[in-house]
Amino acid sequence: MAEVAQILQRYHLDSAHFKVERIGSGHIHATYKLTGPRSYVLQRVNKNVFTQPELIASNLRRAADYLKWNSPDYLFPTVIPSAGGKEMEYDEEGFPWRLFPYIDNTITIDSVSSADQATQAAMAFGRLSRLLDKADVSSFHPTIPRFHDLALRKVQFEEALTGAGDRAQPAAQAIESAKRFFPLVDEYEALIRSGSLKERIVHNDTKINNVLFDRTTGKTVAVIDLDTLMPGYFIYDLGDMVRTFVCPVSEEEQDFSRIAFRKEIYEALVEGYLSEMGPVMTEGEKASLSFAGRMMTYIMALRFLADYLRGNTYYHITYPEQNLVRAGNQLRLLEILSENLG
Ligand code: GN1
Ligand code: MG
Repeated sequence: MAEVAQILQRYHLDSAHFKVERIGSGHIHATYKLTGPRSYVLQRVNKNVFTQPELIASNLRRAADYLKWNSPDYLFPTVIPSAGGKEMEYDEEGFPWRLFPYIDNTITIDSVSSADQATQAAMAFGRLSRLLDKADVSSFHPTIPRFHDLALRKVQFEEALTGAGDRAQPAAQAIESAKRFFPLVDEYEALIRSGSLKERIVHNDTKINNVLFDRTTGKTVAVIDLDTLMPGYFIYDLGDMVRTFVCPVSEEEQDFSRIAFRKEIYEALVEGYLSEMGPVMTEGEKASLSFAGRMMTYIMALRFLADYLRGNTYYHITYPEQNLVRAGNQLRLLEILSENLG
């Protein structure tokens, strides 16, 4: 917490005036809520994952400028500059920090419990991409290169497997299962090569807990966690919603018999997403709707499994087998999605 106090000085804020608590269930950054006369969210960005954190700031500035001009009523959370006018402040270890206003009377939820929530959240993510539909994609930069490139993630999985040594043995079943889905990579590459997907600005992490809901009305207020707002394809956003909304349990669930496909949630989220994005989507994009969920569930299975095989260097874990469990969970979900959407 001493580092929180140090960083706050650069914003001319005194940590003694705030209750500081760590919040969020993210695997990558450290996020704190500062409760005081005015409340804030302070975040330490993981510089090992985001090796060029300035790109996060520049993408957000681009988007904010564009939206302010073209959609002035849209609430797009932006950082508070430090006293020195900077969008990020670096600590002694070289980690960048960012400060956001805390948006009052909002809540986040960790799982989708109704079709209406699915529709509303999908509309919120869809709206952001739609409002940026005509923005100049070339003025945004990848904050993590080839982040959701399934072909790259397959190669990284294979490299991790080659170097896994003893760690491959407990993962044998997951490895076999992951390999059975390799044809999805060919399908992905063919889809990208066909040019039928438009390159757009997408969020890339469309979990339900990245939507702020109004505590009183239950309506969506804003989407948050914009560190991967960058060029990509709509399947990344729609697919991550399918992955995280339709299943009644999360990627952390160890009892795989609880993994299931909730058809009404799937239909509600697709309907919500299309109600925003439909008018700007190409026919080719619309033809790829059912691929999205399988593709993103598979990419997450490969990423979790590769991290397990590498010795857990990327995702934060609280027990040794956690990434293997997450991978097994996502592979089971992928089987179920393939039965329902394949
Ligand atoms: C990471 O840290 P968090 O939870 O926002 C990851 C996402 C994964 C997610 C899986 C930059 O997001 O891609 O979907 O974990 N973000 C990064 O829970 O790798
Ligand atoms: Mg995230």
